[in-house]
Amino acid sequence: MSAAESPAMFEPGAESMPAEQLTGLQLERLRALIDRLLALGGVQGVRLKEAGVAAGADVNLAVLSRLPVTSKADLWDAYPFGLLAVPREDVVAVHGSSGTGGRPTLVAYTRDDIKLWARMCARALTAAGATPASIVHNAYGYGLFTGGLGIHQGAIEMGATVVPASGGMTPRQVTLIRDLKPDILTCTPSYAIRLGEALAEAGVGPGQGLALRAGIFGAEPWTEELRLRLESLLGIRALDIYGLSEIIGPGVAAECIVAADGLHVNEDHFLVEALDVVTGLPVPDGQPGELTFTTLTKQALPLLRYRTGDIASLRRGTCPCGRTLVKMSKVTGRKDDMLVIRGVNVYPSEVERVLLAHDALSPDYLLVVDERSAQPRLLAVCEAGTGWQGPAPQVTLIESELRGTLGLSVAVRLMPTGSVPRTEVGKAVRVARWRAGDEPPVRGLG
Ligand code: DLL
Repeated sequence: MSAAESPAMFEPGAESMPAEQLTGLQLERLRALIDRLLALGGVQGVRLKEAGVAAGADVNLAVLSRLPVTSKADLWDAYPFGLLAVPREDVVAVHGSSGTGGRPTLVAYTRDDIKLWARMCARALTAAGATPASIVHNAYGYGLFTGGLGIHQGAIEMGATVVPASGGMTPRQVTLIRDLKPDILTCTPSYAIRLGEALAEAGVGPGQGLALRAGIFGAEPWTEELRLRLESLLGIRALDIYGLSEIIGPGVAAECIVAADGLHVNEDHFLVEALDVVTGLPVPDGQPGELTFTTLTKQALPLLRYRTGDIASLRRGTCPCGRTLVKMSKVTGRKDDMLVIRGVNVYPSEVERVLLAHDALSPDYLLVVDERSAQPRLLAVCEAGTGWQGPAPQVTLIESELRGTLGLSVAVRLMPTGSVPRTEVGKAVRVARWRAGDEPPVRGLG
């Protein structure tokens, strides 16, 4: 698609703002945020004072990296409403995340926060080519999770028709997609695979009545290899959307259909940094670091330099779509998702990239950390692709590619189709631990 045919922007004034004007706006908003935090006198205000900041006017963007940070632990310590920056009566909604293995994280929104969130999701939908004439099949879960209601409000904000399918009940989703002919699909990438396979089984595929043009997939890490799988399975452009409850939910950053090579961060509202995980100092653009966000305009739960644990790199410049907003790369993993196997650091996405480059393998896989003996080892439990007609997957070749890429031996176990547990609702689980005395995490894994 050329720039001339680029879809509109939802908020062109903000999304294509010249860099200098944008930094001016960010500074003005950052100073106002700091004044607010100092006046509130909560933990963030106290830390600012300890860092020698007495007023917003004391800071500029160049000293951002010297300001105090916040983390998930601050939200947990203050659970449920300790970090609230507005009277409780001004909160119109709460959302949250069950977390990947910890306590739930609860976040609060004022009416204006909800409006902001809807606009951020409307930006993401518009960047994917959605228009007020679009039908958006929204299969993110509705509930405390921010995916369903966030996208829902964004679709309404931009005037599209939203189908609130939520997660699960796949046969009903197939019927809705067949009958309503949505052009936009929104769900997790793993559920998009599940839906695509179910649609194909029902004889509804690309060129067989499927009208989908783009998918907006996020809430879990996924690779370029999975993008190719999704694009051919569903006949769409598969685009990434990123966000986290603490910052607002989906809509912190999203890819455009023009370039589809990184996610535009809505940095007029969410100031982003990439930090070295160990030193906490900013890494140069292009290098992976921990995404750290400052909410510049949020009311109920403003956060200064929130360290997300998500690893990605940043890239500046004007995109062919015309947006000037900084781009983040796909998230390669979370700092706490990194597996350490016999001293070798492995991110699950590195394994996914090798596995899914093999068309003979299904996109469903599970990494099992076999801890039954003193020397843990990594197993990649895979299946042959459903409907795959070509030669069987070459297990020894895949193992040698994994060894070459990771510097670690990974045993590839090919299991019958349907063995790897699928996630219909919520986030895909890609890693399981197998401890002595446990049942195997996948039935039949000996
Ligand atoms: O997952 C918000 C969301 C909903 C984003 C729908 C996109 C689409 P939480 O449940 O709070 O919020 O989980 C946030 O999920 O810190 C990342 O680790 C991960 N995550 C979210 N989007 C992506 C993505 C929502 N596109 C946590 N790629 C984040 C990789 C993602 N990881």
